[in-house]
Amino acid sequence: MSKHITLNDFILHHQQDFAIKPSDLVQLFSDITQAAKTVSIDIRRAGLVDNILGAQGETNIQGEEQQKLDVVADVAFIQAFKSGNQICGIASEENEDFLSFDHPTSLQGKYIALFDPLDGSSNIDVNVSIGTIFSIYERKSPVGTPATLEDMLQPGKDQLCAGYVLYGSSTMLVFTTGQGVNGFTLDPVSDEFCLSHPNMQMPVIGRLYAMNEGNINECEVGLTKYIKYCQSRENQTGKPYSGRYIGSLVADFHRNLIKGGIYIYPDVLTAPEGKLRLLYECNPLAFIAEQAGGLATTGRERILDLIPQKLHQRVPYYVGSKDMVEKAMSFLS
Ligand code: AHM
Ligand code: MG
Repeated sequence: MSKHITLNDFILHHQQDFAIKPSDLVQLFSDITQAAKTVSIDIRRAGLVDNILGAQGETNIQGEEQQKLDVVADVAFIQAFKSGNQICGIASEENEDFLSFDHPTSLQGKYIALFDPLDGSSNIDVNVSIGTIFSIYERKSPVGTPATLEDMLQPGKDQLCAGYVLYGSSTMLVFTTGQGVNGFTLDPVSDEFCLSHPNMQMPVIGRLYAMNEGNINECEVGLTKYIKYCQSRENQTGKPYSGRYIGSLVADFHRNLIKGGIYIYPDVLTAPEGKLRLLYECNPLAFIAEQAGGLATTGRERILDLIPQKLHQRVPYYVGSKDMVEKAMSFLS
């Protein structure tokens, strides 16, 4: 049996490819994988352990009900980044404001992290795949000082590294540092993330579309026409596409990355700016999509070019196979 390439081996063998200093990257991924393993264990034991399933009894800044696991995952990632000393501050879906880590060693950190600790909240209690999404930037503020809002509000095109952890039938880490996309599977025997999906490429076109079609009557006319086009024989493949919607962005994105497809969360009457958050949901997956040959837009503009105005900004989101996203855009007026 061939020896698997671990994440650390991979980073050390590809040092020249990274915008982040390799020793910093090793530490950052040590933080991320440490938290991911904790969350993965909690998810896999969720039905057996008290105080893990169900609602926390609070709503987050988005007005959404927090699940207990949302909070467990948020704490796990914050603790890991805090103790790793590379990160000087974070912003996450579960915290209204950004956090600056004020320990003297953290103040020396050169990077900030933005993350959604547990995406797909509505699937937590029903044993359906969920994920963590993260993004790393170089700080703008001087090293040695507290992190600032300006550090957090950087355009997606300035990301140094972005990735996700998918807690599915296996636990996977997929990331890019701007030199392609690679996927690692958590080996439960060795407890190591090992390279399983090298150089991932998103097919230029697929036959899957993912959208919450319960919203179809609340969308702009161009989008309803595009969905009809997906369902018709007139589309680019000559056969109706299959509808596949998990309702966990990471899982829907990951499937489309491998098989080809489009994921859409548009602006709708009930969510006039869209539902998904630019900084820690759309930007990281847009970086990965582009690095794998796909596209990510608001339906009109490239996601990675948007200048963020606020931490929890929402945007309409069209992401996936290049030809499919371009076709969807051509239907919007
Ligand atoms: P969350 O961060 O609160 O889980 O919200 C984001 C999720 C995405 O994972 C998913 O694609 C979408 O919301 C599902 O929303 P809806 O239930 O409106 O279809
Ligand atoms: Mg989310």
